[in-house]
Amino acid sequence: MQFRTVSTTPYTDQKPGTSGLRKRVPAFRQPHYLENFVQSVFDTVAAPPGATLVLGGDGRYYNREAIQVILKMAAANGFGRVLLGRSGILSTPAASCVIRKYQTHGGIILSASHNPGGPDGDFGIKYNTANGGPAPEKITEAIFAASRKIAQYRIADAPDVALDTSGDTMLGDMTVSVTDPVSDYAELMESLFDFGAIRKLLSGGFRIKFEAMHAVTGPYAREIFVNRLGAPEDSVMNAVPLPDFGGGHPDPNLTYAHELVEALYGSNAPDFGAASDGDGDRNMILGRHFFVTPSDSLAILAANAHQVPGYQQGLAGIARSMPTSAAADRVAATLNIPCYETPTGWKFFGNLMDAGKVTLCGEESFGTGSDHIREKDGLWAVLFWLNILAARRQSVEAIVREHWARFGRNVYSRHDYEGIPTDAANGVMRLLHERFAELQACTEQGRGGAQFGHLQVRLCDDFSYTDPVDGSVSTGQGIRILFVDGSRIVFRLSGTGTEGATLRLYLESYEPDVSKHHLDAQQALATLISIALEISELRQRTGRERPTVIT
Ligand code: VG1
Ligand code: CO
Repeated sequence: MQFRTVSTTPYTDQKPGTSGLRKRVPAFRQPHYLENFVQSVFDTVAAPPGATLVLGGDGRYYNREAIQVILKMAAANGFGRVLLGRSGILSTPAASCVIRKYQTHGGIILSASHNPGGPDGDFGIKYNTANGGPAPEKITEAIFAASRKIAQYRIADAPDVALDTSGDTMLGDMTVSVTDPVSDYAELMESLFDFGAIRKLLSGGFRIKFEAMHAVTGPYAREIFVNRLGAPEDSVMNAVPLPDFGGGHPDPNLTYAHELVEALYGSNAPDFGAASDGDGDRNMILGRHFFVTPSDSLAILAANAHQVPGYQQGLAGIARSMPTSAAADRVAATLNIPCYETPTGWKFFGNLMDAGKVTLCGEESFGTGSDHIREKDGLWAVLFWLNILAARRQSVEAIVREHWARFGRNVYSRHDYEGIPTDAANGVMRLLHERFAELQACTEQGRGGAQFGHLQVRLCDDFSYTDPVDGSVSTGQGIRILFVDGSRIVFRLSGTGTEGATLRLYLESYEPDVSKHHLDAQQALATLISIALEISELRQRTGRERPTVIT
């Protein structure tokens, strides 16, 4: 086997975002672009000779080509073994599971998650460390620094590896073990949930629909729901992963998962509906004619965890990302366990889970998970819900309404303004910064910040976080405008987009009064929405009359 050292020059734009490096496929196809980034990863993580690497992706366009390159580079960089999901497939949670189970050095996950795929769609690459979680910021920053001064990379001169048959092949001294991408993950799920009870629920006429969105969860959902839990074959929709996700946008929300939404809101609707995203780490939960906001979902899982075998021993704590609603905080207070507020992105939960400080984690962006792995986990959340439904024998809607009656309702919505000019988005954020003083200025009576109708500003800041485990500090994580009554408005720029900027506006208020719990969130949040638009000049500055996506 010949190893080659290839001279290269740096690209300046290989800075990982919220979740790895994401770019359009044509960007990844530029000469040496992928190789530069992969070598920067290998140089940064400095695996000992003979180490094992996990490799797989969500099956999107360019997945297979990238895998061939990475295998040859891994061999030339001294790895001893690569555990590769068959056909290059591994969902993000399954990759995390495999990294942990086989105690590997880490893994490379190829995915741009919920972003569309195809020749002009998005591609992405992410490194996960030995705990199975996304590399923390100090590593992603070191990878970026390495990419800025890279001069050469190492690659083997070898024929392509067969990706579609299980078994071992050699690439020089490195073994490539092609393995079933589903079985380790399915086994882990069986160890956490009461499959017997769920099977009984499903055989008793309780109907479910799972939307795989032509993305990676199809084979996992089939194995778990159909083969192991006995659900009818047609319970899983769009179950074959396609390189372009059937031309769709594999984002499990009310806008993009419309086929599922139509089924759940139609006549003769199933009792339960769920969807996952491109790489299988997100989840959307629906009841018959009912939508569960992800923030509520986290709170409800926490409040019902005692019904689920894997969590019966109790929760150490809960963590949620800053923009996620405080519904989980109320449950944590009742359970008398800590609740942590982290910046957006799963990489901030890893330290808390490794230190045993939290068991459940969640983000408003349809991400929920636990310390069973170190990624958010779409199918895990669906199974957690099914386990609760099997134990409680109530409808999804009844469970949510009972939860609100007990804890009050954190009314919540997120408005995304996608693909706006970067200058306009930065202008909005700058303006908000400039307004902090005025919004917080003491009134004549010296009683606090600016007044908008019955709402008074308590505090404005740009969220920063000090990791309680390693003391690392992350600043600039989103602008918060907090009101005296607990309502809040948050503005953040997305770190996963590949085109222009995406501005996210998060809105939350608290409603203890049960007689108002039936209100539509947009209606209930109307005042906050208009305050947010007024103080940010968002419409004037972006020329957008309304958001692209509302969740
Ligand atoms: C978004 C979400 C964030 C999530 C991230 C990765 O990031 O808001 O909560 O962790 O996507 O999810 P941003 O920076 O665009 O807001 V995934 O399923 O794309 O790995
Ligand atoms: Co994802």
